[in-house]
Amino acid sequence: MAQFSDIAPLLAEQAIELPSWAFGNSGTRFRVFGTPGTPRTPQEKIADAAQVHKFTGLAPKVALHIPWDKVDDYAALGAYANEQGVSLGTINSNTFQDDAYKLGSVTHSDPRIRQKAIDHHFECIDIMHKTGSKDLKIWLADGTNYPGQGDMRARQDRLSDSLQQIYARLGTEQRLVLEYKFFEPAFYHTDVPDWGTSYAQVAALGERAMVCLDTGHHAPGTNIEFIVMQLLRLGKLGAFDFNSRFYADDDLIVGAADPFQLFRILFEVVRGGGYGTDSGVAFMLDQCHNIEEKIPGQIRSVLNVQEMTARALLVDTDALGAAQSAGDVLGANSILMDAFYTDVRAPLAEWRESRGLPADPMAAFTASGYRERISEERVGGAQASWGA
Ligand code: PSV
Ligand code: MN
Ligand code: MN
Repeated sequence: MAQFSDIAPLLAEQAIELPSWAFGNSGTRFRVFGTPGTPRTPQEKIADAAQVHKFTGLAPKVALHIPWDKVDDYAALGAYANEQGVSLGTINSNTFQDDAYKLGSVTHSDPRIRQKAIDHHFECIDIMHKTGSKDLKIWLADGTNYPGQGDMRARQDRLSDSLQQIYARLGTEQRLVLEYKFFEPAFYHTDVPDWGTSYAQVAALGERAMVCLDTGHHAPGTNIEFIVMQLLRLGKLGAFDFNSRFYADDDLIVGAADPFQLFRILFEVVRGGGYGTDSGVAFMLDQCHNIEEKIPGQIRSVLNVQEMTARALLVDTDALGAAQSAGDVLGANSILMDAFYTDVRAPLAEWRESRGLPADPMAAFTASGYRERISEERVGGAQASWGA
């Protein structure tokens, strides 16, 4: 197995983007629980996200969701983020909370509604120019609930046309990243249900159109690392939305439900050249913290990704390749498992200290008094929630 000292420089290349919405209140259809100190504005969400970066050194960017994070002056918002020690990242569009989109957005059969959805993406691209964002992330709730309700083929054609118009608006440095999800809120068919559909759509657009893989958006039992391998092989893995799930799109802390799956995914990322500053694969979290505290929840999440990345980097790939070629089934498997079972927490704590970061980011955040300060300061006004 590789030594920790061999992989230490590579760990410095890790950057995990945080979603602004992880800091707002969220919940299920049954209840949204509020917490003291929850941000009331996009600025307060950014300030909270900056705490995660301050204590871990892992999260230099914050993704925005439009219109949840709508402000008058995006340049000023970007400057505010920089003052906090982070910068603005991906812009996520939202075509799922407007009555007009009940039967679809960019796939809608009514040209006026389809245009409204396309125009929303144009607005997002304008914002990207002001924030310096590179990626436009599109997740669509489009789909139908009943067989016969819609013409699936025509909807796919309209999707393709809408995406072409949106793609044509991008600046030369900007990318379109299309996320897929197999169901919900549509329960019969979804217009972008799987990686194959997302791939077919983005491949038709061009080089700067990529697939986003959200780890919670697959049927139970899906071999997600196979999809990672295939998309990297095709040069079309643009981004991850990391989270974990027990049942459906649970949006729980990444690595909480199935750390081994996270390891397998990250091993394929490393294997396929998807890791590191120039890889073109954006690591992002897409999570909601319904009952746990949000800043610690995000700290735990980025540390989980870091721990599994370290373990994936530790795999002795030469020995693995030799065992695979020799047909040594159990030998190859045990080489992978050796790395998975390696506890990297102590060396990572030392590595953090060597870089001027706290050995224990969670304890350092608790000791900082930030939580108490925001609970006192942020009284009055509406708390930001997942949907506002
Ligand atoms: C809805 O499933 C969703 O969780 C998608 O994963 C998006 O990335 C996210 O909402 C934000 O739009
Ligand atoms: Mn997502
Ligand atoms: Mn989701």
